[in-house]
Amino acid sequence: MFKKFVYITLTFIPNLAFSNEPKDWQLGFQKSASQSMTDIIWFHDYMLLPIITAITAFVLFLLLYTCIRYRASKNKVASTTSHNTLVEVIWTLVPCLILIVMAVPSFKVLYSQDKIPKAEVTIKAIGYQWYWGYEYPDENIIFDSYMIDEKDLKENQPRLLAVDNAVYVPVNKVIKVMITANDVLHAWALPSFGVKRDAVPGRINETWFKADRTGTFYGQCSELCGIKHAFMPITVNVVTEEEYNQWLENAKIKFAKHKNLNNIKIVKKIKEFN
Ligand SMILES: [Cu+2]
Repeated sequence: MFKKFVYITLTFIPNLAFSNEPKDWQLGFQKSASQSMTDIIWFHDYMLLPIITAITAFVLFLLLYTCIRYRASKNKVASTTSHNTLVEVIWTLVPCLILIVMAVPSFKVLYSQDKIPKAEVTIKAIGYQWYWGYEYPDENIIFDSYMIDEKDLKENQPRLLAVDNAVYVPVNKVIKVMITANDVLHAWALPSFGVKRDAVPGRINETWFKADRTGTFYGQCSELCGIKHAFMPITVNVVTEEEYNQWLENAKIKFAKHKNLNNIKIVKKIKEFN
């Protein structure tokens, strides 16, 4: 019973559920792994939530007060007042001020995501119905990333989130992500990095992140793209520089771009021949 209580308490308190993936009964965001997400969480927890709570409580108080204070039995003759200049000025100006106050940190976060610092690693994510394809343009690497079926999951691999070929990126480096799609709209989204961008056919959107800790991070396609929209997850392994170089060495052989292209050409030739 106590264990259950601790579990429920922990999962209901945002940011205490230390995880890089969604958890059952989770409320709030996943734990941040980049400055951008830390800013978003701060903006939500210490700016939006207090303002929303205060406005809701104030409106509720006004409603209850008028219902009780001016109920028919206590207020036989109703007032005929219809205008009050001061009150009207206040209820126009105060919401304006609240919006301006909110806009400042909001734009700051937005522009920090928009301005891409000098990229140390560039990856290209291409949305397909229904999987993600990845390219490392500077490394000549290309591969597809499919969700692992439930029956084939290994231990520690979360259902509907783990993929066969994960993206690898080094920790504490600026990663630029170029995002596009091949058929319909998709969206490349990774909550822990505070990243979400639409993947639009015929157009390249750019975003970036700088992961501040190692680990395996999970995301999902976030634009309804068809019947298997829920089955094209994103897995990013953030590793140390050495581990990343090691992965690169293997990946350059396993996922070499030219080799793939040659294979396609050979298959085409064989098909033509037949
Ligand atoms: Cu999709």
